[in-house]
Amino acid sequence: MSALIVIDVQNDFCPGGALAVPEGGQIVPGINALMAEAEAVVLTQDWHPADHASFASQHEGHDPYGLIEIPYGPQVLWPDHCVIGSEGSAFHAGLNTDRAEMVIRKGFRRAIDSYSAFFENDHTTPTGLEGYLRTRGITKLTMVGLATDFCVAYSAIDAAKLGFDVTVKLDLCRAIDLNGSLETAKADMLKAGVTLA
Ligand code: VGL
Ligand code: ZN
Repeated sequence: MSALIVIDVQNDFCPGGALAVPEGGQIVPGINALMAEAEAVVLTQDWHPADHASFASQHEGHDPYGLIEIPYGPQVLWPDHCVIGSEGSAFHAGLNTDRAEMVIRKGFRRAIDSYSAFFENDHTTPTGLEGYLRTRGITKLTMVGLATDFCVAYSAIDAAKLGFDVTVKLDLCRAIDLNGSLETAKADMLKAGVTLA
C-alpha cells in the first residue's frame, strides 16, 4: 500500500509568512489533485513553542539564517515560525485537508528541532510516523511539500534508510536554498536511494 506524505504546507512557509519559501503557495493545486487520487494521505505540520531553540530570537547576538552548534550538532537559526496555534502554523487555506487521515506534528520539544517527519534532529527521537505507516501496511511513499532542501529532504532520506520505497515529486516541492542547500539535498537524497521525479 502507498501513501502521499504532504510536508509542512503551512502559512509561514508561503509568501507573506515568517519563513516564506519562494513560490511556496504555487504547489497547492497540484498537491490537492494528487491527494484526491492517493491511497492514503498524511500531512505534517511544523509545530514549535514560542521559545523554540531553532529561533534566532532565542540566541542573543545571532541573526536568522546563521549557524550554531547545539548538543546534537549544527543547527540553522530561523526566524520565529510555525508557533503552536498561530495563524502561521495553520495549513495554507487552499490546501484540501479533508483527505488527510493522519496529521503528524513535529518540533514541539523546545530544545530539539525536527525537520524530518520520522526523527527529530538528534536523529534518535522518533515522531511515531514509522509505526503508523508500518501498522497500516504502507511501504511506498510519495513526498511533496516545503521545503525541498530541509523538511522534505530529511523526511525522504530517513524514510529510505528505514526501508520505505520513496519518491519525491520535485515539481510539487519548493526550496529555501541556503548556500547551495538545494543541490546538496538532491545529491543526498539520491545517495540514500530516494527517487527524484
Ligand atoms: C522547515 C526550516 C525550519 C521546513 C521547518 O519545513 O523545511 N525549515 N522549520
Ligand atoms: Zn521549523
